[in-house]
Amino acid sequence: MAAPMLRWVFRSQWFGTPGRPGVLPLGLREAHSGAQGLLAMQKARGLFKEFFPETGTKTELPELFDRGTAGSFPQTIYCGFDPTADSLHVGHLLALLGLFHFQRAGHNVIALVGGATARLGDPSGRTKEREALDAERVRNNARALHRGLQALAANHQRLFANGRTWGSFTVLDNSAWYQKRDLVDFLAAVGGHFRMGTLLSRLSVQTRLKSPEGMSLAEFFYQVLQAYDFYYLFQHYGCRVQLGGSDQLGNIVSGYEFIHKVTGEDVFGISVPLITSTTGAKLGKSAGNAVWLNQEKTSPFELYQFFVRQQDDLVERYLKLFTFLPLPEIDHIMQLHVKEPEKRGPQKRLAAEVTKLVHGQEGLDSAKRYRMITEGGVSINHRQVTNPESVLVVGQHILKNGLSLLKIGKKNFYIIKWLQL
Ligand code: YSA
Repeated sequence: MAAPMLRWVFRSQWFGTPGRPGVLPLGLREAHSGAQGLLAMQKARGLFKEFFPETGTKTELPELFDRGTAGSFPQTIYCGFDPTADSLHVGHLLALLGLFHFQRAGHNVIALVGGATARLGDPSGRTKEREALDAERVRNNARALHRGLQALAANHQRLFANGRTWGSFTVLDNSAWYQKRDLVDFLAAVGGHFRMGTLLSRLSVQTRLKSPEGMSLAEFFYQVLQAYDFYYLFQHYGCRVQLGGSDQLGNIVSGYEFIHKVTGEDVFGISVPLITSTTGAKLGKSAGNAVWLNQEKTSPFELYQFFVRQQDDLVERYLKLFTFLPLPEIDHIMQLHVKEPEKRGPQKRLAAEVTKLVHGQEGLDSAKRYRMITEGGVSINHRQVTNPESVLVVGQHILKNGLSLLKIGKKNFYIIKWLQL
């Protein structure tokens, strides 16, 4: 059977009119009502960018999520995260949000930590080879990522589930299945299904082969491992969909081809757009512009500030991508913004929603306190304090009688009596 065209597509008959959420039928607007609702809505929000393949041989992507089809519900969807650092970052968050949307619609999701793949280094979207990471460092990073993913999933559940039944959120590590594999056995069993011509044709490989540095065998082999992961999760967890940033296209297609060849079954890929900096570089560790989700690396205040600083031309897009706010509410926020742009309403709402999801209500409160101080909204004994890390000095911030007069904002005055100095 001829393989479907290796093109990422938008199928208008599945998903409604691209880029025109206003004309979607009412039923598709916000309800997570089955596949049409979920896929169309995320397409309209701009979160789901591309779908692959164009047509399945037995099943179509939307049918997978259709509650009406016997045995098709719930589905399992996965996305992989390589532990090349000890924290997730804002770019990863977008892929994670893609998983959360499936989980909310009742599907089971898997966040896969690439404890094995991180040792090789994904060449996708890179012009240079990654710095080699030793096993110990990758293990430590993998543990940190595992904790970060669990913490985010727990926040998401605590803040939004409201007693509703969602699908499961599972964190796995691909080192679990490679540790047990014998190299020769793996090459014989898996390697034979991959054609060199196809592997060499991938954009990620072509770009690197043409670079002065070239490409190592380890990096070249990366896509085979990611393809095998998809197969492994398909076999053991019934996972038929892999989600990833659009830089993951080639690796996802490799997985699709492998699974289809070996099992004859249909699997699918969904991509989310890449978040870039103002210079157009992908936001992440490699470009050195990562905004981390671990508060030891980027404080809740810095995360909040990153989103508050977004320009008007991006903020609506980010509200759709990074928050769960319904589209009509985002429209309303944007209409208010036109009347009072100086208030930066959309930016503040975006920053608050993301900070709360990542660091919980406590994190958001602390970010807001920091912001108030840095903006000059706090004074002690009639002196403005603009550095949140200021050390309080007896005789200046604390009077000799053990009292301080704290002013927050324009109208809130507090007298603090220090019991121990
Ligand atoms: C995937 C599947 C596997 O079976 C095994 C490993 C992987 C990991 C994958 N090859 C990878 O290297 N991903 S990553 O660690 O670089 O990023 C994790 C996810 O976040 C990817 O889907 C990536 O595309 C996405 N991402 C990273 N920076 C992003 C971004 N998405 C949007 N904007 C950004 N700036």
